Amino acid sequence: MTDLATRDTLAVPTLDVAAVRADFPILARQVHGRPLVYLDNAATSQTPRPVIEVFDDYYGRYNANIHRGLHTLADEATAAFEGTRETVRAFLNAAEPREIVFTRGTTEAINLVANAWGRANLKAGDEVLISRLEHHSNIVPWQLLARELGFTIKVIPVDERGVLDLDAYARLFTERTRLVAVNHVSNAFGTVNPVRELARIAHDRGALILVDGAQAAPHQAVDVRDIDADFYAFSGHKVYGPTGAGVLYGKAELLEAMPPWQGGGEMIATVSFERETTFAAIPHKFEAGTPAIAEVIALGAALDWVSRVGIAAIADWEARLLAHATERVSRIDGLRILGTAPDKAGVLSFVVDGAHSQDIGLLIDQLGVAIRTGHHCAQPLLHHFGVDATCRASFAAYNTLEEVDVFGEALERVIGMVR
Ligand code: C6P
Repeated sequence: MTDLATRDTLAVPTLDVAAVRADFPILARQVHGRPLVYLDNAATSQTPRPVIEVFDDYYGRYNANIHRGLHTLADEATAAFEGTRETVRAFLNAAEPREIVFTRGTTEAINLVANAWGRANLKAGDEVLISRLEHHSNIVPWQLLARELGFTIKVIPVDERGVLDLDAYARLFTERTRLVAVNHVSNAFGTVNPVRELARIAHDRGALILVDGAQAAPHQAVDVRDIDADFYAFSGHKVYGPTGAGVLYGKAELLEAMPPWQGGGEMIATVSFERETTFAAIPHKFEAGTPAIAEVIALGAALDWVSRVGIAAIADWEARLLAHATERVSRIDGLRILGTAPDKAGVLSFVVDGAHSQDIGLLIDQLGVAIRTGHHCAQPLLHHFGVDATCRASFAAYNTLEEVDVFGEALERVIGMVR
C-alpha cells in the first residue's frame, strides 16, 4: 500500500527545470550585461526550440496554401494544420476537432463570439454579465456591441482579495441575462475563477458562458467539457507558442447555429450572384482567408511540448515559484500585493509606497530583470483598487527559485534608489 506522501509524489511528477531551460535558447542571453531573468510571461511566454524549428521546417520544406491545393506540398501543409486542430481538441478535451476554430489570439476569438453569436442573439433589454477582473479584450467587444444593439452590461463584483463575489453573481441574473463573459485566470491579479461553478449557475439561469482562458491554458489543465464552457478562448503566444495563432473553442451546436463573421475564401460552400451564397461547415465557416499556417502548426508543437513536460508538473512548479516570490516580496517595507486570492496562478502584482511602478520597471530592467508595469489592460480592476498601475512578475515553467531571489534583491535595490 502506498502512503499519502508517496501517492502525492506519484500524482504530480516533478519538473526538471534544467532540462526545460535547455529548450529555450533565449534564456542564455544577457540583458545590460546580466543574465536575463524573464518574469513577463503573462504578456508573452518564451519559445522552446521545437516550436522555433517548425518555422524552418515549414518554410524550408512544405510551405503551401492549405485546403485548396492538389499537390504534395499543399497536402502536407493541410495535414499539419489540421493535425493541430486535433492536438488542440485533446489539449482542451473538446468532443470534436470541428469545435476548434483558429484565430489570431484570444482577442480575435472573443470578437468572433461577440460579432457572430452576439449580433444574432442579443437585443435591447438583454443583459450580459462581465466580471470586474476582465482584460479589456473581454470588455470592449461587448461594449462596442452594446452601444449598437442596446443591451446592458452588468459587472460581477470582486472582494478585497480580488475574488469574485459568487452570491452577488447569482443575484445579478434576471430572465434577460443571456451571457456571462469571464476569465479563467485574471492576468492582473492571478485569481483563478471557479469557472465550473460560474458555468453551472449561468446554465441554471438559461445563460451561456464564454471563458477567456488566455492566462489559464499555460498554467493548468483545461477541460472544456468538465467546465461545461460554451466558448473558451486562448492565445498561442502565452502557452510557449508563436504570436498570430490562437483558439476559439465553441460547442458544435452553438457554432453551427451562428452566422459567419468574416467573409472570404475558405469559409464558403458555393458563391453565386444568382442564388444565396452558402457557407462551409464548422469550423471553416469561421476561418475566412489564408490563416497563419506556420503559426498554427507551431502552436501544435507548443502544446505537444507542454504535454511532454506535463501541465500538472508545470502547475506544481509555478505554485512553488509564486509562493517563494510572495514570501520574498512580502518582506519589503511598504510593498503591497494586489490580488491575494487563495487560488492564484502565475502572477504577482504589487505596488510600493513612494515609488512609481514605471520607475521600478525601468530600473529593474537595468539589472536584467523583465517584469511588466502599467494597467495590464485591466483598468476597471485597477481603478477599483485605487491604483493606475502595478508592477507584475509572472512565472513560467523555466523560471527558477534562484531567479526569484535575484528578482527580490533587484527589487529591493531599485526601491532604495527611487524612494
Ligand atoms: N494579456 C498581459 O500582459 P491576446 O493579446 O489576444 O493574445 O490576449 C489578450 C488577453 C486576453 N485575456 C487575458 C486574460 C489576457 O491576459 C490577455 C493578454 C497580456 O496580461 C497583454 S495585455
